[in-house]
Amino acid sequence: MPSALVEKALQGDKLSLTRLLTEVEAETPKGIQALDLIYSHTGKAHKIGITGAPGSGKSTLVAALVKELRRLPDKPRIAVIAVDPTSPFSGGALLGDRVRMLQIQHDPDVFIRSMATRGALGGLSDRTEAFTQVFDAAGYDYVLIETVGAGQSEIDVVNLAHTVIVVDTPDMGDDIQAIKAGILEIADLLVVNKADRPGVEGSVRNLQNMVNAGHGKDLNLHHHRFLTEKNQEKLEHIDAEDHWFPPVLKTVATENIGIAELAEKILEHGKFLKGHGLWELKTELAMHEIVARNLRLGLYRRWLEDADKTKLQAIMNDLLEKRISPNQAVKALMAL
Ligand SMILES: Nc1nc2c(ncn2[C@@H]2O[C@H](COP(=O)(O)OP(=O)(O)OP(=O)(O)O)[C@@H](O)[C@H]2O)c(=O)[nH]1
Ligand SMILES: [Mg+2]
Repeated sequence: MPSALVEKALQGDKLSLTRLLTEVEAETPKGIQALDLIYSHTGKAHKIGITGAPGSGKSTLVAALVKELRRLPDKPRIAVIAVDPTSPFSGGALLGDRVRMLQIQHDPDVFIRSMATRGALGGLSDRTEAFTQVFDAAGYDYVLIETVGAGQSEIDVVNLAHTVIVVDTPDMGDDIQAIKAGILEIADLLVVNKADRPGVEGSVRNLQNMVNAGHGKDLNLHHHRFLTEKNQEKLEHIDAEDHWFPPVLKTVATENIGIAELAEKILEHGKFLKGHGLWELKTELAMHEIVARNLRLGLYRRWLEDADKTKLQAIMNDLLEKRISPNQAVKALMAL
């Protein structure tokens, strides 16, 4: 039986949506059931990840971008997930930043939700994915996901998003070229924000050189095991035409400079993905990722519940006393 809360949330009732997200975030039975109910309503939203160093202007850029996207002829509805406890979306902002955030917060067709990075049962990426599905099902056309570019969260957002925007600034210095090369692999669009600061042309040139040198994005080709036949074939026939070269853009998020161009490139990238069968492929890769992760977790939990604890302990003792190797221990454990 469909839950009243889910129904109201899907009809656009913001209060119900807020309550539903809280249930989903806490992974309550109601929240988990809700995800089952909404899944068939998902699949339309354009998911956009925004990542970059702390303070690079991600939240400011997101606020400006939301306003820009809202001006499109079809007046899209937009959700923002800020995976970041220090985000101006959730507090700690300067007065000017606060005002900017508040402007979009008062738009009835914009929904902003922050997510604490600690203290939940499931992984961060699981909850971000779950939130994205809720917004997608509730009819939000764009879901913007802001994550700090520090380690795992930015990698997770890549598996989730159709379009990944990496935000750089002129004052980052060139001593972190290697890090940048790594981050370039996940970028569909590169933005040098704070273009009002000195050194912007150098930063743009650097990024452009790195893109030209082939540090560009590649699909995760090692994830193809679960794919349907159709997409297996697509993966095997990805050619030069299917390759998107990440453009390097300049923005001043605080002054709305370069934001229209950024919005345009986002739409262009979405069209590119759809036109080359890559939208579908990405969705399938993301689903594979989710299923594999949860399957791994579920199988492990079930195995642990069923395992003979005395034998398990004995095998671990053998391992620690060097009678067997880790590989041999795993084999023995799997045979329990
Ligand atoms: N000069 C200048 N300042 C900017 C620009 N964009 C953002 N800022 C300022 O940079 C500071 C950080 O901006 P945020 O949007 O909070 O950056 P963030 O990347 O979201 O920061 P975290 O979420 O803490 O990682 C704020 O004081 C902004 O006003 C810009 O284009 N030019
Ligand atoms: Mg922020």
